[in-house]
Amino acid sequence: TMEEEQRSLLLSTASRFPLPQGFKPSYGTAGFRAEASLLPSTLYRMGILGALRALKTQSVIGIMITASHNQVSDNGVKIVDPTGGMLSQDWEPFADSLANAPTADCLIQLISDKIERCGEKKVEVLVGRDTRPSGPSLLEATKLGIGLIIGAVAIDVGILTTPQLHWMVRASNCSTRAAEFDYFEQLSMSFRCLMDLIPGGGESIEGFHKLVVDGANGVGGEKLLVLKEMLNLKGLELEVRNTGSGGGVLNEGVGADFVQKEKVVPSGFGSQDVGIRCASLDGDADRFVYFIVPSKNSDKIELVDGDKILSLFAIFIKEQLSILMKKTDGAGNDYQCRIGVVQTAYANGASTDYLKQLGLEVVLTPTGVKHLHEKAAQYDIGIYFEANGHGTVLFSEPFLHWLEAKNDELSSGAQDPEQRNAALRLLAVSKLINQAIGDAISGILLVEAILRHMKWSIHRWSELYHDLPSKQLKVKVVDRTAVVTANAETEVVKPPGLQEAINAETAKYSKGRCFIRPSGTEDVIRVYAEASTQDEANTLANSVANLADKFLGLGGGSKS
Ligand code: G16
Repeated sequence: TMEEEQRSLLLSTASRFPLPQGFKPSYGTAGFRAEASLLPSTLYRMGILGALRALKTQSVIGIMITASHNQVSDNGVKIVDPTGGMLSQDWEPFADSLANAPTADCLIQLISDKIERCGEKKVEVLVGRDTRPSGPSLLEATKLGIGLIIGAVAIDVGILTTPQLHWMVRASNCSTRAAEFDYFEQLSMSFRCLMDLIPGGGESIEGFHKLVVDGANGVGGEKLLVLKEMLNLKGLELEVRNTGSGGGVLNEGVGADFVQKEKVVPSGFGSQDVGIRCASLDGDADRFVYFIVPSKNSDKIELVDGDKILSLFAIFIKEQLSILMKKTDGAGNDYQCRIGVVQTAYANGASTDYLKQLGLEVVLTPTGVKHLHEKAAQYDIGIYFEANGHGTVLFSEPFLHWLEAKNDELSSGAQDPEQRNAALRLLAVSKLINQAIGDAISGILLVEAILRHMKWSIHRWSELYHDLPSKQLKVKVVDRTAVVTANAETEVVKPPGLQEAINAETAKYSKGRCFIRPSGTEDVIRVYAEASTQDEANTLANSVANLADKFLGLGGGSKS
């Protein structure tokens, strides 16, 4: 139970953070999100939760104050578990109860039921935030919440990208150096290692134009500029736009979510960029997509999305593995490395076909990195990506141990140097790509290194396969929780009759595929449709949006 001193502190501070009337926060795809003025009570309580989780696990926990791709007036919170991944799903109901506790007495009860005290050691809760103006006041609420729990201390780690905070939590718990500088150093060292291993050198490849990055007017652009200084990229020219310092608004007409959903040129980009390699980060830099501005006379882009990033990573890793595993002495390899690819229902059908043709095992999970990450961690090399650009590559501990040992063995013998290089490349990839969560900055560096290794332009990469035309829509409904889905969100089970209606509509289209699901970050139903032409995909998405509106709607079809 709580000690007397804690109770009275809670009673005196809780009244400063009342739960707004009618506000029912709900733990969604990636934590809580809402209009920022509603959130002080939620952040205060998530401070408490972070501290309780740190006590329970006797490890460092992270709290990230961000609403990622949502508009600037929103904010939210993501909670980072000791491994660096998202909060363990079995704590989500507790997070909901805590966030919705109506009175201070209820809060005390919930805390008393959960509190654990082990050892004298203080446990740390690292609190990071993105660049939103509401961040500092929500940080104060979070720190007060953490301070209520005896044995826990709040550490303000300042403005960071979400993946930087995840990385720090993971590194802290592995007892390795965990400052922001260490993150940048690990990325730049492993990137340079990959570049040095490019056959013939990677610096002066003809036709390798500059990379231009759209920072979504968020935290990622500035961080990328810091890294650029450290990297001393010689051959690679990197330009960052929409860093937020020029007065643009966070996520407004810019950023990975906008570019991927609207498939149009973000603000700050235009005819001067025709044909060159461009990339967009989202507001907290945990996702990224690439794109090409195809012509002067249109605002449309050619999108290179998370599925194609996944495909590029998979090709490279598979190639390095097969070099490494080739039989040189007739003995064969002594490790059966299981590679798995994880996608969601949003993955373009053409990408899934392509990955299967490469001989890869592909599985689907519901939306949300917490689901994809969990699945990917079951493989020796698990590559996961959402089409929206959120993903990473996970390496299992046993495989990494084997790889280190293999590398030692290869360095001592007079074997094929390419085999040794393959081991070194895989080790570098495991250090470059964030092992805690999807990370736009480390992901971009890996893309850049691989493109150079393959001597591929963005056009060559984009031509790996042709996306089926697709369309995404949002529909505002009375209560989005009325939609319940199954089979990795590909099927609606509630309300009754809706899935049958969707099936009947989809059957009218060649290569038609369509699903709907409630968003866990916005108050909308999302509709995704694919068909053999863009017009058909648009019509299918529209018809299904109308169905959603008919079954659940406000009437009048408020879709966008
Ligand atoms: C979050 C999650 C992603 C998810 C996205 C959209 O991204 O981390 O896994 O794809 O929300 O989720 P929903 O469709 O449920 O709104 P972010 O970048 O906003 O944190």
